[in-house]
Parts: sequence; C-alpha cells; structure tokens
Amino acid sequence: MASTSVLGTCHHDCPDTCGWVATVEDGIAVKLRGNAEHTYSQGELCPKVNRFIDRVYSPDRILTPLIKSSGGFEAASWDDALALVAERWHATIDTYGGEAIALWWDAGTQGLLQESSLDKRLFAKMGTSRKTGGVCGVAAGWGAVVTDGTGKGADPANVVHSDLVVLWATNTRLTNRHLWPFVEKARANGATIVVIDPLRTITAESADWFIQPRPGTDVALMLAMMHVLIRDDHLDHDYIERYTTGFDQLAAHVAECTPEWAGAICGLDPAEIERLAAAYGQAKAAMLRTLIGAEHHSGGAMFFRALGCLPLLTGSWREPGGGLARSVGSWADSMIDFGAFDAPHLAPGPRRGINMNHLGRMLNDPDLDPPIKSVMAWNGNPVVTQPNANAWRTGLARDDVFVVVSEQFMTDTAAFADVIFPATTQLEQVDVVPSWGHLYVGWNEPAIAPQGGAVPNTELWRRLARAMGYTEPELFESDRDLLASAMPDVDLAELRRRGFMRLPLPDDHLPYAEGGFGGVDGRAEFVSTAFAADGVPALPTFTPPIEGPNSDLAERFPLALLSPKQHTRFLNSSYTHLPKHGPAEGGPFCEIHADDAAARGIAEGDPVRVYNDRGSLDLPARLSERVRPGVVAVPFGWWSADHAGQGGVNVLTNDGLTDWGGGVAYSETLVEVAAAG
Ligand SMILES: Nc1nc2c(c(=O)[nH]1)N[C@H]1C(S)=C(S)[C@@H](COP(=O)(O)OP(=O)(O)OC[C@H]3O[C@@H](n4cnc5c(=O)[nH]c(N)nc54)[C@H](O)[C@@H]3O)O[C@H]1N2
Ligand SMILES: Nc1nc2c(c(=O)[nH]1)N[C@H]1C(S)=C(S)[C@@H](COP(=O)(O)OP(=O)(O)OC[C@H]3O[C@@H](n4cnc5c(=O)[nH]c(N)nc54)[C@H](O)[C@@H]3O)O[C@H]1N2
Ligand code: SF4
Ligand SMILES: [Mo]
Repeated sequence: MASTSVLGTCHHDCPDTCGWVATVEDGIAVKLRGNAEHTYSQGELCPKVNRFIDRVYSPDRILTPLIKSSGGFEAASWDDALALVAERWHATIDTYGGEAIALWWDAGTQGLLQESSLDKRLFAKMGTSRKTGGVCGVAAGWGAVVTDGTGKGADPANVVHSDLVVLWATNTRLTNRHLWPFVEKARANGATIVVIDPLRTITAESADWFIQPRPGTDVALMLAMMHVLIRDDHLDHDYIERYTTGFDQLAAHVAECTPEWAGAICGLDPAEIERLAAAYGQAKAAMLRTLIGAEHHSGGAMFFRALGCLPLLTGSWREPGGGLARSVGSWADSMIDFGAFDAPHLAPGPRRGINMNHLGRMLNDPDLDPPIKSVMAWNGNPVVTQPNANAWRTGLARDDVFVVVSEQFMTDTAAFADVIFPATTQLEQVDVVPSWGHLYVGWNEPAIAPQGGAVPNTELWRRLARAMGYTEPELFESDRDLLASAMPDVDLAELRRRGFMRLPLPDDHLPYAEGGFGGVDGRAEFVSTAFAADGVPALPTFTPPIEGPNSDLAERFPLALLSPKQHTRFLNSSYTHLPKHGPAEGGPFCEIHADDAAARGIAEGDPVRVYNDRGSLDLPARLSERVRPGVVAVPFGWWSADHAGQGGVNVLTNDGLTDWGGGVAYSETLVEVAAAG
C-alpha cells in the first residue's frame, strides 16, 4: 500500500493556524495529526480538527452543483449551473447595473488564495457592489491604529516573559488554545494571570484573578487604571516624552475618572480597580492580551484605542513580555503583498460598498437604489453567524433575489440558494495560510484529489469568468502563479518542503521598544486627530452602550445577552451538524443568574423564551453563577434545526455598527427571558 505524508496547515478562522501532517494511503486520507515540527502549535490540533477527516468524507458533503427546484435541490452539471448563473447575472447587470449584485464572504478559510484572491478581479470586472466592514477584527484593528498609528502589536508568544498577564475579553483556553501553554509557562515563572470578562469562562476558571465587569463598560475601567497610574506615578516618563503625544491632555481628561467612578459603571468594587491598576503599574512586563470579543459592542473600536494607552503610560513596550498582544495578522505584510490580487482597472467604474453586517437589512429595504437582485456568498454561513439573522432569512427568501452559494455542506445559508457550487476542503486545495495568532506562515499542500465535482474557490472564479464570457488573462491566473505574485521574495519551494516559515522578523521581536509608532513624527497618540475628524472623541472616552441598561429598550428588555463561542468542538457554525461534534456538545441553553431566574419564576431546566423585537428562541434555562445578575448567555454556533427551526442565537443580536471601522455590536443586545410552557 502506498502511504505518504503531506504537510498542510489548518485554514480555519482561528488564531492558532496549526501545522498538520496528513497520512494518505492509496489516495485516501487516513490520518490527520499536528505537525510536531511546528514551532508554535507543536504537534497538537484541537477537538474540532482532530476529526477533520470525518468532515472531508462526510456523506453530507455537497459534491455536485445543485439548482433549486420546486421540490428542493437537484443535482446539475457544472456547465448547466454556470450557464444559469451567467445568464441571470448578465440580465441583472443589463437591467440594474452590476451593483445590484452583492457579495458576502468571510474567513471560512483564511488561506491567501481561497479566502479572497481571484474573486477580487472577477467581481471588479462585473462591477458588483463591494463588501465592506467586517464581523471579526476590523473594528479592533482600526481602534488600535488610532492609538499606535499601526495595527501591529506584540508577539503573543512573548507572554512567557511576562510577570502579569491580563487576558482581557478573550477566552484563551477555548479560542486560542495553543497560546495557553505559553501562559502557563509565564505562571510557572511567577506571573499572575488575570481574566477580565463578564462571563466566567473556562479561562476565567483557570485564572489567578477573575474580574467580572458589566458588558461594554471596560473603557471606564481602563480610564480609571490610567487615573491611578498617573496619580501614583507608575509612569515611564522618558517613554511618554520620547514616543507619545498628548499626555498632558490625557492626564487632565482622566483626573476625574476615579476607581469609584468606574466602579459604579462597571459594577466592580473600587478597591479591586485600585488593586488592578497598582498591579499593572508595578509589573515589570505586563502583557495585555485580547482578540475579538471586545469589538462586538457599539464602543468596539474605542476599547482597543483605550487599551493601547496603558502600555504607553508604563513603557512596558520596552520589555520582552510587555505591551499589547492582539491579532498579529498585519505583520504578514512583511512577507505577503496583499494588494497583488486587486485589479481595479477591470472595474467599469466606482462600486458601491455594502457593509456585510447590513446586507440582511438592505435586502429588506424597498427604497434601495439600485436594489439587490443577487447575492453571492462563500466562506461563511451568514444566516447563522450574522446578527439580526431574521432580516437575512426574509431577505434571502425574496423571490426576486438570485442567491448563489459556494459550500461544502447544506448550511442554513446554502438552503436559501438558487444555485450551490460544491467547494473543496483544505485537504483538497493548495494554499498559503497567514496567521493572526503567531508569526509563522503555513503551506497547505493538497493531500487528496477533490472529492466529486468540488472545486477550490479560485477554480470557481475562473469557471464563472469563462461562463460570463470574459477573456482578460488576469481572471484566469493559476493558483501557483497567484501565490508567486503575492510572495515574490519567498522561496515557495522551501516553504512547501518545510510546511511553515517564520515571517522575516527577529526572534526577540519588540516592535515599539524604541518608539517607531505610526502616528505623527513616529509617535503614538493619546489625542487622536483621526477619531475627532470622524466624530469619535479624540481622547479615550467611555460611552455607555447604546443598547444598554440606560436605554429606553431596557424597560421592556432588561437583560444583556452575551452569545460568545463556548464550544470546543465547533468553529463558529462549522461542525455543528456532524455526528461526533453537535451531539457531544449537548445543545443550546440559556444561562441566567439565580436572582433573575427567581424573579421570573424560572427553575433549573425549565423551558424559557428568550426574546426581543428582533426574534425569539425557546431554550432550557441553566441557572448559572457564570453570569452576574442582569446578564444572560446563550452559546453561538448552533443551527436553526438545533433551535426547533427558530434560527440560531443571532436572530436576537444587534446589527448596530461599531463606533469606527464598520464592525458590529453582537454583544450589545438586550432581551427578556420568560418562563415558557
Ligand atoms: N473552539 C473555538 N475556537 C475559536 C472559535 C470557535 O468558534 N470555537 N472562533 C474563532 C474566531 S472566528 C475568533 S474571532 C476567535 C475569538 O476569540 P476571543 O476574542 O477570545 O473569543 P470571543 O468568544 O469572541 O470573546 C471572548 C470573550 O469576550 C467576552 N466579552 C464580551 N463582551 C465583553 C465586554 O464587554 N468586556 C469584556 N471584558 N469581555 C467581553 C465574552 O464573554 C467572551 O468570553 O476565536 C476563534 N477560536
Ligand atoms: N452571536 C455571535 N455571532 C458571531 C460571533 C459570536 O461570537 N457570537 N462571532 C463572529 C465571528 S468573530 C466570526 S469570524 C463569524 C464567523 O462566521 P462564518 O464566517 O460564517 O463562519 P462559519 O460558521 O465557520 O462558516 C464557515 C463556512 O465556510 C465554509 N468553508 C470552509 N472552507 C471553505 C472553502 O474553502 N470554500 C468555501 N466555498 N467554503 C468554505 C464552511 O463549510 C462553513 O460553512 O461569526 C460571527 N458571529
Ligand atoms: S481550528 Fe485552530 S486550534 Fe484547531 S487545528 Fe485549526 S488552527 Fe489549530
Ligand atoms: Mo472571528
């Protein structure tokens, strides 16, 4: 039997970007394990991807194009499905213009090729609307840029050198599990591990110190920390002087932001805020670690902007193990030219931008001009994962909207499609995968042939371009040529042979030890001219949540709903439907504090209805000490079928945008919970 080992890289929207080794026997993948050589992931995958082979060979895979008919879906040939789509798109473009076609895609694969590459060219040529905004990381990134002038931060692996690790709005043990050993190493060296989260997560359970503020109030906590740092002179005056601007204005601005003031907003004991600020000020190398959770609020960008001010005050950027570690995705521009796939010259003219978070709303807008007549969705499952999901359901159900989806499975979104194209999995496609959790880039060599008629996204874009009758050579570039054009200075043969490669950054990478920020004169900015120009306060400022306890809505819907990732076997809404994943996670539920439950006559396990003006879900109640009074939590990732056809938790969530950057406020959602049944 011919057995080979093929090096690849996990493509999932996960910071860990693990290296893997597939064992292939007679063309069939029989084993997938972590690549023990991989410097960061060190031979381990995770409970999701350990069973990836089941996903690849699942009997539920979509393996031919499907066309919707009156009785459901019918298998079609590639030629027929492509011809139908091309005919409908040409008709739409002729009647309404290309902008009547809207795009939605996410990071279902984060591979350089298969996330978004040739699609940029095809849809420029068609003159479709552009996708703008983001569900994951744009508000965070832009918020960080406001303070540092660059979205770049510390290497999270440096956490091993820290003496204080603050895991702020991140559930490391679940969402970033390969960083946890680094955190434990810091603890073994004497570091204190702090978790700041409104939910007592599994990471909070493992911390030395858990701080549980009200959701959406962290900026007040940060301002109080700044107040104490300045009051007690826990400052690196030299660092502030050399590398920042606006300190005097900041000092005046936070003079009134006492721990008592913040304690009342955050629902925390002022003494605890004093202790946190003192610990932060006295630490030699305090690492702030955050990922995405905090951006899902109306003040999402301000969170990152304000957080960035803390290490500027203490100068902890000077220390290995200091600074602020969030997504390191943008460091990959040291190796990859992310503009290489753009081809604006192909576009017939300027193209309307549609924020991906508002496509659901816009599908229901009768006055939209031009109207949306077609949606092309790939690399995601928006009907489950976008907020205000009922707007998506009614919008995509419209008869006059032609929906095209590229998928591996019949997701809740695919079920709304008029045409579905079958997509390959990572074992079947070539790619290079940059990471947002570490400083290595991974190669993904296809281990097996594409299953059935499935094709990589890049091949779909080539086939669609041909079906549309286009001839520009840019639209047909091969995968290997695309990679070479985006990574001209990289020895791709070497990357392929080794499976991964470090970005060209030094081992002791300390980005701002000696300044080098991206603001005016290379400084970081306590006062932001960019924010002010856009109507956001120039100084870090706490603004109460728009859909929060002080809003009019709170009279009818007094409980704040959190809906974070909680499942070890799901990746967002992926895997939920597979037999060794969904059932093993049990099912969805609503966590509610005993006081709130008692006030509503709810006991453990009772059926409850969680509702607001956007939607309603029936769930079992779980009386829980993990949430504080006034806060409830429902896990995210379950499909509509797991909720008796009512949709996932996102039928309840808020699609209001963040203050800056075009992100969205999932976690700023008010609901009421009532006994049902
Ligand atoms: N197992 C697993 N791993 C995953 C994923 C998955 O679905 N499953 N998803 C991946 C993806 S796409 C991403 S973006 C990352 C996200 O990684 P993280 O950002 O670490 O995860 P989240 O669950 O989005 O948010 C983290 C925490 O933020 C908290 N939070 C919400 N609002 C607030 C607030 O106002 N203040 C504070 N302090 N905390 C708040 C939530 O309670 C949650 O526990 O995880 C990735 N990893
Ligand atoms: N309530 C709530 N909602 C959230 C979040 C939350 O914490 N709470 N988190 C938000 C965040 S941070 C994120 S990133 C989003 C994630 O939301 P989505 O991006 O929608 O993520 P998934 O649900 O994993 O869907 C990915 C889909 O891509 C498909 N796919 C994978 N690889 C390929 C490929 O190569 N080609 C094609 N064509 N398809 C492929 C998979 O089959 C899968 O169905 O969810 C957001 N929604
Ligand atoms: S999902 Fe994340 S933790 Fe799991 S194998 Fe992929 S990169 Fe690693
Ligand atoms: Mo995400």
